[in-house]
Amino acid sequence: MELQDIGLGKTRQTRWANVLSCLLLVLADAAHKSDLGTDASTTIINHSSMLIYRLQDLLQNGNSSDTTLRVQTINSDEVKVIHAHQLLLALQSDVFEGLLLNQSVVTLQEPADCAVLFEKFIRYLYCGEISVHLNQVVALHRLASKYHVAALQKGVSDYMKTHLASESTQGHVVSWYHYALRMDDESLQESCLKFLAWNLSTVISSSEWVTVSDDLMVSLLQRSDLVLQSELELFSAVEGWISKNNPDVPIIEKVLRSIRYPMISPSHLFQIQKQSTVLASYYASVQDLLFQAFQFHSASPLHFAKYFDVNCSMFVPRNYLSSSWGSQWIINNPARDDRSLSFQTQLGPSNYDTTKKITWNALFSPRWLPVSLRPAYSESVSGAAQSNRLEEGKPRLVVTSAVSGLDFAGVTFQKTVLVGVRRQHSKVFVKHVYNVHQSTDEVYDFLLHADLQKRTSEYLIDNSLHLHIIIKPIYHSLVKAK
Ligand SMILES: *[C@@H]1O[C@H](CO)[C@@H](O)[C@H](O)[C@H]1NC(C)=O
Ligand SMILES: *[C@@H]1O[C@H](CO)[C@@H](O)[C@H](O)[C@H]1NC(C)=O
Ligand SMILES: *[C@@H]1O[C@H](CO)[C@@H](O)[C@H](O)[C@H]1NC(C)=O
Ligand SMILES: *[C@@H]1O[C@H](CO)[C@@H](O)[C@H](O)[C@H]1NC(C)=O
Ligand SMILES: CC(=O)N[C@H]1CO[C@H](CO)[C@@H](O)[C@@H]1O
Repeated sequence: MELQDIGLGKTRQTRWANVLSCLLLVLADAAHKSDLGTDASTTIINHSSMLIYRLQDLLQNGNSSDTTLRVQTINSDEVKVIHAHQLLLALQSDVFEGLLLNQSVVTLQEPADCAVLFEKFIRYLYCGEISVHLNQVVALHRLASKYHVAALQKGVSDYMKTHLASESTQGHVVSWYHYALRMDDESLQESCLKFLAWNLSTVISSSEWVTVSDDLMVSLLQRSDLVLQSELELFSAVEGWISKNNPDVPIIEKVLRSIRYPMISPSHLFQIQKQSTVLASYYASVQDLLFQAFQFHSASPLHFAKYFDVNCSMFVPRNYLSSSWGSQWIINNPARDDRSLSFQTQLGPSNYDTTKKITWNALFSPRWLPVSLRPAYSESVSGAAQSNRLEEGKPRLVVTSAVSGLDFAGVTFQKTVLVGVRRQHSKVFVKHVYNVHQSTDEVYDFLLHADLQKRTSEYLIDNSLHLHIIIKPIYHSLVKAK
């Protein structure tokens, strides 16, 4: 060839070829661009949906098929035969590419729930579209993972995350969590855990509760963000779970030691100590905690903190819904104007403080603007501009104690705001949990993207905003008395 004639070696030759093909690409691209340009006579003929139908036909009729998939249901003699095309399977899945490298008939073993979906799954590989049902997602996800179809795997995973609150006969979040754990899908695990934590009262009273695995139970009980009526409710639920599941002794001990006994009133503590058969059997494992809880109830927090380390989870309240810890606040038509609420909570969970109450004031503004941005009345702003300004305002929630300078040695009050949203069948589901740092009264970034102006906002239930404000006394360690 000419290039060789002028003495170019093989590597230079390929380099030339590369440069040439790059040039050609650039030229083609430029031509394409000028083609579309601003020329009014240009149009796009778009038959992409027809192409998808063609591909679907190809699979359905098996025309010029070069590959046969024999899908065998495990533990059954059922075999489904699918005539397919190597090119299309390999395009979407490197697993199929490898399987079809040196053979045209492949036998695949699949569990029954996956085998049922196999044709649907292959159809997705041909036309990139699939319908997803709640009770099929795990099998579909398993297929997508097994054959490395990353886009489908992500699509199903996203579907699961947005359908945690969907209605299902037996509940599905616990089983999805266990599946996510097996698949090592951390983000799905976290979504499931959060859902279970924030909606624990419902889960406890469902048939799903007994299906919770040992590991999941241990993870749940470590969390301080569990939303439920009271610690007593949690104790009863855990007791029920232990009696039904009969886990190993170390698990029972670990679980019983994760109950925050100081958060249960002494009269209830005494009652469960007398009546609970589980507690009777494992009394020795929790005796020290029960004793400490009674001590906690019999002294002022300040006095108690001198002798015990209160900087541990045992003394941190969870998100209790019962009335001594806070108040529900349903704000009808929240976009209309500012609202306020007054409510009382206990000073603390210690029985020592049982008669002491604190009054709190909450103020909600739908469109709050910092002073610097507010339109001045003297300014001759047109009405429209002014209302534009108002639209820019953000929802704001401030919770303050009615007593100024609320200052009890050794205690600070953490405020937590739960925002509920409606899901199917009028059930309320906790969508957001805001924890307010103790040094401020304002809920930071409160409902920043909530669209409260719109009646269709997903944060509104029958045009009302459902809040629940919880006040959590947090005890601090003091210098220990020797
Ligand atoms: C072609 O049509 C399909 C729907 O039929 C659409 O999704 C796609 O974006 C269109 N492509 C272009 C380049 O307009
Ligand atoms: C596939 O085969 C069927 C019947 O053998 C035929 O009717 C159909 O036109 C074929 N389709 C294509 C896309 O070739
Ligand atoms: C295809 O190749 C793989 C390894 O490369 C081998 O394990 C398998 O038995 C081969 N299959 C056939 C049908 O030859
Ligand atoms: C409380 O414990 C945490 C870790 O367990 C530690 O980081 C923190 O400094 C402790 N606070 C006090 C006041 O001892
Ligand atoms: C879908 C679901 O389980 N929703 C529940 C979430 O939790 C609230 C209480 O926090 C229940 O009322 C809902 O039924």
